[in-house]
Amino acid sequence: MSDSKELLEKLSVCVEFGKVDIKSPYPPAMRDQEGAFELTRTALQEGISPTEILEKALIPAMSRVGQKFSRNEIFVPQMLMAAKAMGSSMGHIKPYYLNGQAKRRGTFIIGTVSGDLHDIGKNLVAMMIEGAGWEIIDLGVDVSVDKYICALADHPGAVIGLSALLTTTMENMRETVVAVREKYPSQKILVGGAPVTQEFCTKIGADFYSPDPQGAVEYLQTHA
Ligand code: B1M
Repeated sequence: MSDSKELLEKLSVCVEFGKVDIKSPYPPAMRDQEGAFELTRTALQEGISPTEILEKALIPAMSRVGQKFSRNEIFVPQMLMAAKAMGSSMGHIKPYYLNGQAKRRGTFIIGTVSGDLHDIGKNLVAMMIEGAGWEIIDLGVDVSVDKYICALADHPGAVIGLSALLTTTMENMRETVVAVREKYPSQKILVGGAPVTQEFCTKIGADFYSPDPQGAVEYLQTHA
């Protein structure tokens, strides 16, 4: 196996199992080994392109994480560790995207709807979609209709994702979808969150409902 292939495979394993950096004690089986932080730095120093790192190491790792989570083989804490490892790798790669040397698959705007402060699920979805090669514009929690509309004006062509965790804020999700559709009739809108269902998604006129991050990633890969 070539050195660069071996390096990218090692990096991919670090992200999948949440090995952030050499100091990180998690996972115990990888203690004192280099993590995503060091391996990404080495890969860039060796001339591997940011796109290759993303496509051959980070995206496959996050895809395995998403599939395992969907099959209930791993849970939120493991996903958060994978997110942290990916974040430490992305810290090295992001500057190349910001200065235009590398290209993203598209832009995804995400937020938790107005009145709702829950963000753990929304952050996981954002992280998985970022791991699939998309630029993320995270509007945070308690996001007003105006804020979504301003973000769409700033990022034409972006796909939008709404999360809601409260039965009471599902109504705000509906209002957001209606207002966005009024201004941008062909806007692609994804919805999710514990109380949201396929039936509700259809009723409010959103394009797609996913019960988990992986479904959202797969939808973006095939429809956007
Ligand atoms: Co709140 N809370 N909470 N809470 N909270 C729930 C949601 C609740 C079910 C608890 C309960 O009563 N059993 C209940 C809602 C009841 C209802 O509406 N029917 C509830 C309540 C009532 C409240 C308050 C009103 C409590 C109070 O103050 N009286 C209050 C509301 C505050 C507000 O938002 N205005 C409140 C506050 C909080 C905390 C701040 C303390 C904290 C949030 C911390 C944070 O997010 N930073 C909190 C928490 C942690 C929870 C529970 C325990 C866990 C939620 C969570 O993070 N789950 C929750 C009970 C529970 O679910 N067991 C509860 C893990 C997360 C990974 O799952 O967010 O569903 P989830 O995301 C999933 C999927 O849904 C999907 O992917 C994720 C991964 O699979 N997904 C998407 C999510 N968004 C998506 C978007 C997509 C696609 C998929 O496309 C765009």
